[in-house]
Amino acid sequence: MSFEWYTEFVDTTYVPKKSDLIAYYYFEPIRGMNIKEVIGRIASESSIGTWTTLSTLTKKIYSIRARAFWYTKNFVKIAYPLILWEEGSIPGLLSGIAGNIFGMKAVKSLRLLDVRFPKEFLKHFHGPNYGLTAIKKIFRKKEGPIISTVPKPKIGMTSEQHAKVAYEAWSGGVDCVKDDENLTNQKFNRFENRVKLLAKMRDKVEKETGEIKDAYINVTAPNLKELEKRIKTVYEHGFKYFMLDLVVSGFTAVQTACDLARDYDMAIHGHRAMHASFTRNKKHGITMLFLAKLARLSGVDNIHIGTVVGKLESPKKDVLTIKETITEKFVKEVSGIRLGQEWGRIKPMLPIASGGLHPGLLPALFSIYGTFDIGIQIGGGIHGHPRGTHAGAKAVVQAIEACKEGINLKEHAKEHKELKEALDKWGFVKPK
Ligand code: CAP
Ligand code: MG
Repeated sequence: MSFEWYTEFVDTTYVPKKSDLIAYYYFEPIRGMNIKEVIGRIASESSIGTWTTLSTLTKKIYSIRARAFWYTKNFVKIAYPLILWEEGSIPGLLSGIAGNIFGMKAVKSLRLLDVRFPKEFLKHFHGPNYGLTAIKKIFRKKEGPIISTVPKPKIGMTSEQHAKVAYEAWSGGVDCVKDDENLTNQKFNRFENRVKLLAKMRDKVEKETGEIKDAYINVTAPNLKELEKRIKTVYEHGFKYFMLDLVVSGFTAVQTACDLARDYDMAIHGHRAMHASFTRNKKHGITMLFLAKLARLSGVDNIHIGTVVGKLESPKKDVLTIKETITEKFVKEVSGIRLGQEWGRIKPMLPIASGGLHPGLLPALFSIYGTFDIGIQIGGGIHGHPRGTHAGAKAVVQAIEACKEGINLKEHAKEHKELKEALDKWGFVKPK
């Protein structure tokens, strides 16, 4: 008598219900294991099953099992009834569809490509407060890009030094000063002190320039109580945004932060540090596309999605697929890449291009993205300017002007000293 019932989780006659959540996986079986046995295991362990038949299984529980309803040699779609999960909980969802299955002996490789969230599931999430609408609603601009900069060196500056660099960047034309992902509340730059000094500088620059300035201050904290306290501090100092390291903080923190952002009417800049540990291997892990979808669902407003031309790995096809998925109301299925998704009332996000950017790369960046309605984040490419942060910020603004007016950067640089100095240093190099 067989003690296994994995293949009962494979049913190609099953027609998914509108309310089913569909997960799309790439998989490779270990040698000697057939496809049905492997996808059965994935559907079983991610829903109600385990390695053996059970005397506790009732008809009712059997009926809520996941079903692998479509598959090829390496791809499978699995349908899950929503009853399997607590409403409105991303950690709950992930512990099923992105849990034990990644470690099963029978599965050589497994990659969660995408998930189609049904309307019934979306209902329990709010999505971004601002997202793309921040361009108009927060910054009162007709068009992007929203320019941000991370003071560099990444960490080590005192709060005073940090605020001084922020002043130079803001006054040079940058919209937002951003904390680095690894700057939180270190001895040399305490969180509260940084927020206080930045708020003072922001008020000064806003007065001097008449422009709206904000900051993506990193509220990432060791526990939720402290996270909430930090968000409140940022709010009380009049900022509209805060930043959160989404992956290292985990989705309990992300959802908590999103709730608070709603209470305070704020927006969230989502940094994705650590994502590449599970998104980069094309055969195993979770895609950046799905991570970005989870961020949109929870209510994160901005998310880094890559530059193509910058210092971090981000293939053009991936960047554009993610951009479309997080900014459109509806996207179509693309075989082997993603499922279709209807977003309903969930707002579009503001896609952020960051990592190794400098003025010389901006024409290529905007042409890849095909729009100015994005956020561009430039750290080294501003603070590495030969004449410092202020000149570096001006060079970026001048490069954007040139892109918008369709003028060649070298041509524009003839009458724009800061841009010329930036091009003399970096030219059009794509950093590695
Ligand atoms: C960029 C950055 C960002 C990365 C993250 C950094 O600085 O602040 O963290 O862009 O990458 O520390 O590297 P530079 P991604 O502008 O000096 O490169 O957006 O791909 O997640
Ligand atoms: Mg960084």
